[in-house]
Amino acid sequence: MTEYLERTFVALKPDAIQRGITGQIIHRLERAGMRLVAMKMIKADDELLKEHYSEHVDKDFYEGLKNFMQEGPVVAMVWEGVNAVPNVRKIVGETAPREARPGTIRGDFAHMSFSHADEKGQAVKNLIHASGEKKEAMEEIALWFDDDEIKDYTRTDKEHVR
Ligand code: FUP
Repeated sequence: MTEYLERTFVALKPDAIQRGITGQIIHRLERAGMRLVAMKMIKADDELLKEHYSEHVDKDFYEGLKNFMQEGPVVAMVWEGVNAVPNVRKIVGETAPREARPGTIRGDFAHMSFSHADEKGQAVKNLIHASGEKKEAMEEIALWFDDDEIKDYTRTDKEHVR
């Protein structure tokens, strides 16, 4: 892979699956020309979440975040594209849906603020996780997927999108 062509980890959170909008979310990444190279539905256990959110385990909101992430299955994916990490974050929008711009996944499908989530004693239901940095993306892909779960194929619009 050339340096600019990279992979990122994405997880559709339980609210996205329970609301039945997984297809609409995946469509937004597909139509931007990103290549889906791995996907599975998984119920995240305590250990996996502790590793995934290792920077947040000691924070006050962690218990709520863990409960939310275990409300149901998540859809874990790996997407590939030119500068995939920042490009996917751009399509996803700001962490708090309240701040996310229209046109982004969080801005179009949710509106909750951190303060409202705090008042309810819940994590903010923001539909989707996407890696923040390239190093984080590589660690998260290795945590959620085995090498043989990542597949190769050609997108026929390749010449136009990368
Ligand atoms: P992101 O980089 O967008 O995944 O967001 P963070 O790493 O800052 O936070 C991880 C998850 O914790 C987010 F999905 C939102 C949630 N969170 C809360 O629910 N409350 C908080 O006060 C902070 C984060």
